[in-house]
Amino acid sequence: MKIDLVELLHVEIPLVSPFRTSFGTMTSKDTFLLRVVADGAEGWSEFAADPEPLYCSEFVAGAEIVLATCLVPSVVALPEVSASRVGPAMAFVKGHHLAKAALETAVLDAELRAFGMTIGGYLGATASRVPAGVSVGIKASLPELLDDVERYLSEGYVRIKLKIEPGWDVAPVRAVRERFGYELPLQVDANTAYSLADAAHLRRLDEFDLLLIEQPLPEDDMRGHAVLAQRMRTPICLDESITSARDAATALAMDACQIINVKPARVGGYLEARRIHDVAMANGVAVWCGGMLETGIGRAPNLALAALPGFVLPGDLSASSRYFAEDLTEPFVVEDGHVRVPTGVGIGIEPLPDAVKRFTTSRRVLYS
Ligand code: OSB
Ligand code: MG
Repeated sequence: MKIDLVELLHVEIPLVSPFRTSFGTMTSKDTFLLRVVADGAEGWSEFAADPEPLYCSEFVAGAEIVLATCLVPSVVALPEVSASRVGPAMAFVKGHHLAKAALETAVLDAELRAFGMTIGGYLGATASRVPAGVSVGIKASLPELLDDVERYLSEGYVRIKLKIEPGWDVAPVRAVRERFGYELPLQVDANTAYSLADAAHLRRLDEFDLLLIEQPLPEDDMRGHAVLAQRMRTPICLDESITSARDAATALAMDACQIINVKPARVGGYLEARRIHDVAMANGVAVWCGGMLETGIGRAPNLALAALPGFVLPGDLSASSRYFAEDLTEPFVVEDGHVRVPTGVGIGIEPLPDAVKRFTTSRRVLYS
């Protein structure tokens, strides 16, 4: 393939309710889309991070610079472009996995459309629908949290994840267990908010039979997670710490986690996400698909990834209505506790031109 156009569209879409985590509060999805045209086929992707580097070191303005000045020029200069060549062409740039993932995914979408293939078929998906989990933010009060969880359960979500931080951990977990019982698949996500000195406190979560605790310690503390895993019965799941298949292999060799949250953006794209799935499966370790409050453009390929056979735990894959009153694609819905994997070619869905136009705040051509 030859790339004819790379365009970046800034979008700002209000969330239906503020989403609070240990690192901050989001009230809108404020990011950019990439649109690639290659050999007459169009490819789309969504940058997964936010305007500020709070979840990880990447952020919207920085990603735009590195795409414009380093990543796009090195990819369009390839004599023959294909998704599998995008990662190696960008490897000279340190880090910037989320920016790299956005470019690789848009190229992959265009390539798959040109070949009439689905991303699920390309990656090796085997399921046609995936169980829907939901990530519930930190609330001002326990009654507010219980109301939210009750509503999500009535909508059919089969797994609840509670965001936690020091001061909002044992009490909300206990409240949810007391109200909804021990059968409910329940897990927590700390987004790096604790230190190893909190081990005795975190061990109090063990009595609640959680599926896992996600990323309790800082992202660069692999050893700390290995020590914590010895001190807790609740399985440790890593999110922020796993940025590549090599990290996954290291974490498993060190017993730093028993479960991995695979976010394609965090690891540089769907090809590396597939490799993490393969490493985990070869080690008999469960993975699940994480989310970053994506619009339908980011969610569609995540659903296809979650349909691979190693994704044995429900992902953070919710209906469009959990995030937005209006999505950039036809809305995803939860039916019978599941979300259907889209069946269209490429990433599986088309952005709705009208919605994209209305939510776009500015556009910039990075290459033509
Ligand atoms: O740590 O998994 C996380 C959202 C934004 C950034 C980080 C995380 C999250 C979520 C929400 O937990 C997952 C989703 O429903 O998209
Ligand atoms: Mg997480």
